[in-house]
Amino acid sequence: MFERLSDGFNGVFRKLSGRAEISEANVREAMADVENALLEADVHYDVAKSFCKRVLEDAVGQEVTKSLKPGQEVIGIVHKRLVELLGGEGQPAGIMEVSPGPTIVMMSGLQGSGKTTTCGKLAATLKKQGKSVVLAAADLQRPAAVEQLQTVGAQVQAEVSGAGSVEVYAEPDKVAAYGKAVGVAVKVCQNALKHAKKSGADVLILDTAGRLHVNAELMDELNRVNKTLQPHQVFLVVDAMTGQDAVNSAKEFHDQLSIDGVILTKFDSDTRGGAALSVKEVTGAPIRFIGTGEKLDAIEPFHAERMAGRILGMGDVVSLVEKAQEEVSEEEAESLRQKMARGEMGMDDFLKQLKTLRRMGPMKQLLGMLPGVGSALKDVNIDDKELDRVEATINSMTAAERRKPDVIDNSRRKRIAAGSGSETTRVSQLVKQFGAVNKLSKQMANLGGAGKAEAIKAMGADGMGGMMPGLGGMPGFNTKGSTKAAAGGKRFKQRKKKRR
Ligand SMILES: Nc1nc2c(ncn2[C@@H]2O[C@H](COP(=O)(O)OP(=O)(O)OP(=O)(O)O)[C@@H](O)[C@H]2O)c(=O)[nH]1
Ligand SMILES: [Mg+2]
Repeated sequence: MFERLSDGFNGVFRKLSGRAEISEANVREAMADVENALLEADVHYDVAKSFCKRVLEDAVGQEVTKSLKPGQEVIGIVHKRLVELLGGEGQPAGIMEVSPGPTIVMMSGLQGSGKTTTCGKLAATLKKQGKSVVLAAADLQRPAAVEQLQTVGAQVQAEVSGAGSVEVYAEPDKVAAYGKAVGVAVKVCQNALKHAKKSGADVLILDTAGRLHVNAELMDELNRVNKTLQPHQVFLVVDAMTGQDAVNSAKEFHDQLSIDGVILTKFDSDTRGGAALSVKEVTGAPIRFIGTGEKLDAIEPFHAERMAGRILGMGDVVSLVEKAQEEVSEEEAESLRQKMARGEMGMDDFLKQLKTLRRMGPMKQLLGMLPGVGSALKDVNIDDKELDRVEATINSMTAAERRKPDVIDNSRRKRIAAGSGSETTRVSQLVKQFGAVNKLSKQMANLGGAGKAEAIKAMGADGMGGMMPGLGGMPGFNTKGSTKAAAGGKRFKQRKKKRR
């Protein structure tokens, strides 16, 4: 989402880094470029102006540290101010639960911003953590709204693993009364709370109605729910695609409801990111989560410092590790690490890794979290279908072949290729790359040196042991020279995006 903005920043930094000394005029010029980049990204005018002013003041007031290159110094200042703009360091991310429960969370937002979907995503996250959740169908505008939440709730309960449970509280018969009498939605919320208390739920999430625009009727209803239920947290769900409009309506919501945080959805879309950068400064309410897709697991707690890192092309390894931790247990990671250290990873282990990796999200999104990779990938279309092909190839191998791919001779290769609808050259390529990864991981493990050993150990302990080989040297998937096709097969298809 921040590709163009990252480009803008990178261009500015490149210019600065070539200089041995940086004058005030250089910084001023750089900040004019940054301001343009921000405005192009649809950042609110006042926000862009004041951001650049602050950076300029910091940079001019600062004596450039001797050990740092002047360009880096400016990057450091921009990073610090960007973190601040996005909400500051150490802000609590996610839901803050109260004890005794249930913690009441109220969703609010315009029509179609993603409230109902986000209810499901939050419920899924909580269920994974072993929490039980009640979702209240307080959007009574249409019967379909109630049904949508019921479907989402049932899907979470059925599909998301975790010790917790998710239940939907709904009174579909109240839909008819809605609009004829005030307070119908409030009543449903009150009943839902009673129900949540009785069933000992940890969290109650209220899915409220939306309107196309902020209007008195909507605000009156939300205010009533807010006053009566006294939610512990009121979230405003904002569609990142709607840019400045979103930011302006967020301000109105905040003035009325004094929201605790914003959930910015549709982060996966091709928007310019202005909303994300302006919303905290304009409304004063921090971003708490971002929605990154339509699926139930497409949600991330928002961390200002990590997001600033992503924007400036420094990557976000911490979030990547956290994603990995959700998917891989420590024991699994350790066992794989040991196998890899012996150069004995089998195709089955690899297939498992690949599946885990793919559960974490689209490849491009994951790779974008690695330092320096984000902007390099902007015009590259990483085809996740290639990975389907790799999976199909492995699936066509016998157990013995998977354990020891060395046994794959010409006739086996033909059989595997035919079985997976692939070509023999692709099969050999996969086997060859696979062998190379095994050899490399064994060498890495035997390299010695405390630093190396520690690094490898740390990788294993946090689940990355199973992840990094998959990212860096994954057979059949070449991430080096990302714009080029990998040897033996076109892994990346160039796709020039239309410039707006
Ligand atoms: N790509 C993408 N789509 C999303 C995201 N969040 C929600 N959506 C989609 O946005 C559309 C609207 O989502 P809903 O959850 O129904 O929105 P709502 O705020 O409940 O809408 P109303 O109840 O009509 O006010 C759906 O098609 C969702 O799949 C996201 O993070 N990324
Ligand atoms: Mg809804």
